[in-house]
Amino acid sequence: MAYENILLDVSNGVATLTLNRPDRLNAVTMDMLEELSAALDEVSANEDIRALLLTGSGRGFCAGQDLSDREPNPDGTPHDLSDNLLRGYHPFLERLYNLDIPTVCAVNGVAAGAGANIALVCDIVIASESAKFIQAFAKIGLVPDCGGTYNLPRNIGMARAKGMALLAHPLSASDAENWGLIWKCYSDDVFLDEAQKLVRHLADGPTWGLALTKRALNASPDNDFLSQLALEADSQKQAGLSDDYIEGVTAFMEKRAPKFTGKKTR
Ligand code: LHQ
Repeated sequence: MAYENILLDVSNGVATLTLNRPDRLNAVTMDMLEELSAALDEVSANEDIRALLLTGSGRGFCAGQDLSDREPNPDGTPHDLSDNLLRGYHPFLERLYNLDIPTVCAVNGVAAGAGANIALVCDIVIASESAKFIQAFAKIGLVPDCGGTYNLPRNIGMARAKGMALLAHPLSASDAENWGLIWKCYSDDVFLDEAQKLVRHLADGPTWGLALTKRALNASPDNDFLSQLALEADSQKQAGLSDDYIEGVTAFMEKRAPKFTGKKTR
């Protein structure tokens, strides 16, 4: 598929997916969502890809839903906004959440509305110090979507989640780091380098073990302790069957850096 609203670059085991409508701060349209889902299908089908970097072009990461993307209905009836979510956002977010490789979101600038919550679906979120996170929904009478009501209270606690959602105030990248909303905030001059280093490190990792790790952590908030122990045992059994486990232990004993292949089994 040819992409008009995003860029997909694959090189050296890393897929870089860039939201590419910089003059609209990468606001999301239905066309963009279709392209994002197709791009993630390409990524999942390519076994050589071992990490994904999601970012935005220009000065913003993503201003959320493109508010001009909905033509009025010819008969004047209001739009059913759940349709955008069910047909456009959710298929993309489900693919992103379930991807069996580590995903890094590099929030290069403002992340508002759906844009902020798309970022939070990635495994590791980093931001440049000039970025900010805005749950902009309340400003236009809407409800946080794209997993915001799921991820915000889990990441930062209910008090802060409610503050962000009900007030729609911008949160700076450094506060986002201090609150535990994101992994790290970097100064603008080193941000891109740090994003590249991080995704390179993950792409050179034990991909299957990392996939099992993210699956277990994703399952954790909804499991009780004993179910989670059972899941860990099963995950460890699977990880223990991989070449990368043998390589990891061998490299440790030989006092050298491991060379992981990322393959599932021996
Ligand atoms: C935009 C947008 C935008 C279009 C900036 N749309 N053009 C899901 C499913 C279904 C339906 C509804 O919603 C959802 C989920 C959502 O995401 S709802 C929340 C939608 N997003 C927003 O409400 C955020 C709107 N944008 C803003 O508040 C500001 O633009 C922010 C704070 C993001 C950035 O402010 P500035 O840095 O001052 O930039 P700007 O406002 O000047 O924007 C630059 C341009 O981008 C500008 O166009 P122009 O032609 O004047 O240069 C904006 O109109 C355009 N733009 N966001 N969401």
